[in-house]
Amino acid sequence: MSLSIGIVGLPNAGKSTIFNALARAHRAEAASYPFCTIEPNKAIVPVPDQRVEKVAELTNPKTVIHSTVEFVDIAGLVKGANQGEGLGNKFLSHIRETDAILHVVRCFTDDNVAHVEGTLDPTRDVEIVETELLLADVETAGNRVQKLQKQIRGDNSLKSLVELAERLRGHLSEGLPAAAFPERESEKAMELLKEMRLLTDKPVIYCANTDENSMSPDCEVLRAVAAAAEARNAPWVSICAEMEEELFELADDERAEFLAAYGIEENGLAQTVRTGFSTLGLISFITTMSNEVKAWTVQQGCKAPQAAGTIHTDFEKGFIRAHVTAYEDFVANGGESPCRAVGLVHEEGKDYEIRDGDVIRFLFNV
Ligand SMILES: Nc1nc2c(ncn2[C@@H]2O[C@H](COP(=O)(O)OP(=O)(O)OP(=O)(O)O)[C@@H](O)[C@H]2O)c(=O)[nH]1
Ligand SMILES: [Mg+2]
Repeated sequence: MSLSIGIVGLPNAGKSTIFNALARAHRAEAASYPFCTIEPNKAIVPVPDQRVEKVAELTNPKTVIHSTVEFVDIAGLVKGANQGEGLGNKFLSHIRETDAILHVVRCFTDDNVAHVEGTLDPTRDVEIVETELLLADVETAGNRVQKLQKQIRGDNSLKSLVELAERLRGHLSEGLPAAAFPERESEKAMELLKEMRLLTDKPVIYCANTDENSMSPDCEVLRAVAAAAEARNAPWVSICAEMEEELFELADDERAEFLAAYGIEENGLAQTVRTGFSTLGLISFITTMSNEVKAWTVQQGCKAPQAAGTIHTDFEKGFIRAHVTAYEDFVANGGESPCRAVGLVHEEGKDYEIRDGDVIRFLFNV
């Protein structure tokens, strides 16, 4: 599995600038007029994980392959987008398939870059965008109800499903996100929600796009983003997108030095991916097969056979056991052979739950 994150926000919030900074490539065109992004931009970026590098140093493989994360950058949403204002909301379909949303909130001041609402106000901006996401979901749910009502004419067994979809639509129409739908734990609701891929059902990471004046944690606009995130029980990150994007001209060590000078410990990509992983309960394990060190992403709680299955379905079907070395042991002892010599390579069966960073060799029958 690979993590995918859709970027939303008002026009000129700096979404494409952040996307570029995240993608480390100037693929999305960022510009100072609203609605610069029309077609969605997609970037597939390696997940920053120093553990993979460390394991590679000790095993000297031919290739090193990180897990990936996909970012999708779409056009900005304005108030009334659901009624066709601005560019409308049809491009939201491009982020239905993503696992999480990165909600970019403008925290920078620049008279040359118009703010669609005229002033800097994260609290208001967040509400505008969320309302549009919610209204898009109301429409999706409405369409689903209509479709089911047509189907029910020939199939009475769908009655309870129609009623469920109607209750979901009612819930959304009251201004409540799908994630707070009281019935969401029921099997039927889970199925319906999974199929509908509602935007307000996705975990959100709030992202303050700051400048030199708004980076400080006690800056009012940044505090407003933090408060919005906290009120929604969601995580937030702060990215100085324009600065980070400009830093790509610099060599890696110079860039690190520059970020440190501004008190930025972790770049935007690392922050976002780390937050995305923890929000979605994702972990990584590492394999060192066939001259290749490779990282894989799985859900916390994943058992060894399912982890093997992310590599190849045959690995899951024919799973015998896994040779597992904890990452810390692997590094502290200098690789698998020294670990084996001191009994730190554990043989694990089908009930073994993968731990973050595990270095694993699967044994299987095909
Ligand atoms: N001063 C300053 N300008 C920024 C910053 N981030 C983005 N910008 C500028 O703001 C303008 C708009 O940025 P974009 O990244 O295109 O904005 P967007 O959210 O993608 O806008 P749409 O695609 O129209 O929805 C560009 O000229 C950027 O250079 C920032 O942190 N500081
Ligand atoms: Mg854009």
